[in-house]
Amino acid sequence: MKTRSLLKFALAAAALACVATGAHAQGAYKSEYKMSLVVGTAFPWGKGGEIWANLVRERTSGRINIKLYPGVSLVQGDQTREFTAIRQGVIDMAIGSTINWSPQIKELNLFSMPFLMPDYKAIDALTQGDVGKQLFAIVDRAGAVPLAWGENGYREITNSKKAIRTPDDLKGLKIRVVGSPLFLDTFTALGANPTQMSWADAQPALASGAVDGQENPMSIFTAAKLHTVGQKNVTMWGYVADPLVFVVNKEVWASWTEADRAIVRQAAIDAGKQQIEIARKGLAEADRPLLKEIAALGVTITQLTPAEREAFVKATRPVYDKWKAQIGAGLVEAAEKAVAARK
Ligand code: X2X
Repeated sequence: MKTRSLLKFALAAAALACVATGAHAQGAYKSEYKMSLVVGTAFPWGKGGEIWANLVRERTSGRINIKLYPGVSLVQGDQTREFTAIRQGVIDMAIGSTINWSPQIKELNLFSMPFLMPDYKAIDALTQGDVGKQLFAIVDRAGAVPLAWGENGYREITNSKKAIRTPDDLKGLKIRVVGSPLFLDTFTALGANPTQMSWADAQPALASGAVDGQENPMSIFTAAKLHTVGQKNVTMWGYVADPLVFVVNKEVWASWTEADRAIVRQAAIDAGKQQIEIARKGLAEADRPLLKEIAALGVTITQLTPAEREAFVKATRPVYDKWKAQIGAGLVEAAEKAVAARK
C-alpha cells in the first residue's frame, strides 16, 4: 500500500510539473491588455471593442482583462502609426481600419480602390472569402495575429459648401483625407484639393473652416455630429469602404494558453459579426432610415443616379489602374472576380 501511494504521489507530481512547464513556456499573463481603437464606444467601431473585451473577460473568467484606448491614444492620436505600435508591443491588441494600416501593409489599400465594391455583398465577398484569407496571411507576415473582420463602413463625401453631384462639383474643395497616398490620388483626380490629416486634427479643421469637407461612414458622421462642424452636404457615392481587422500582438498571443487563444479568437469573430450589424444599421435596409435621421438635422443628402455615379467611376479610373499595379494585380484581380461572383 505504501509503495502504491508513493507511486501515486510521484505521478501526480510529474503531471503537475508538466502543467507548470507548459505554463512557463507560455509566460505570465499581464494584469491588463491594451486595446487600441480610433473612436470610442459611441461609435459602432468602439462598440465592437467593448463587445470583444467583455466576451473575453467573461469567457476567460477574468484571466484576460482588456482595457480600451480610444483616440489611438497609445500612439498620440497618429492612427497611421498604430500597426507599427502593435508589432512592437506598445499596443497589445487592436481593432484597426484597413486604411490606417495601409502605410505598412500596401495590400490593405485594396478596399480603398475607388468603386471596387458596389454593395455590402461585395465587401462580404472579399472579407469572408479567399481574398480575406490572403489578406490575413499578409497581416500575419507583417507581424500581428489577425482574428476577425469588422467594418467601419462606406465612406460618403461631405462638405460645407454645396451639394456634390458631379466630379466638377468637387473642383477646388479642400478635402481632409486619411493616411494613404491612394486617397490623395483619388481626390486630386477629381479636381479637389486633398489634405492628409489624422481624425483628431480633422474635427477642429472642419470646425474652423480650414478644410471644406471630408469622407467618412455615416455612423462616424452621426456619432461625431459632423453637421455641427459645417458638414451640411452629404453625397451617397459609396466609393470605398473600410473594413476593420481584429488583431493581437504576436508575443502576447504566444503568452496565452491554447485554450485562451481559442477563446480570444472566437470572441473576436462573435464581436466582429455583431459590430458589422451595428455598423450597417439604418443603411443596409432598402429605405436606409438613417438617412432620414440625418436629413432631419438640416443636412442635404444627395443620392446619385447610376449615370451620375458612373462619372465618378470614370474620373477615378486612372487612379484605380495605377494602384492596381501597386497593390498587386493578382490580388486585385482575385477581388474583382470575387465581387463579380457575389451572390
Ligand atoms: O480617420 C478616419 O477618417 C477614420 C476615423 O474613419 C479612420 O480611422 C479611418
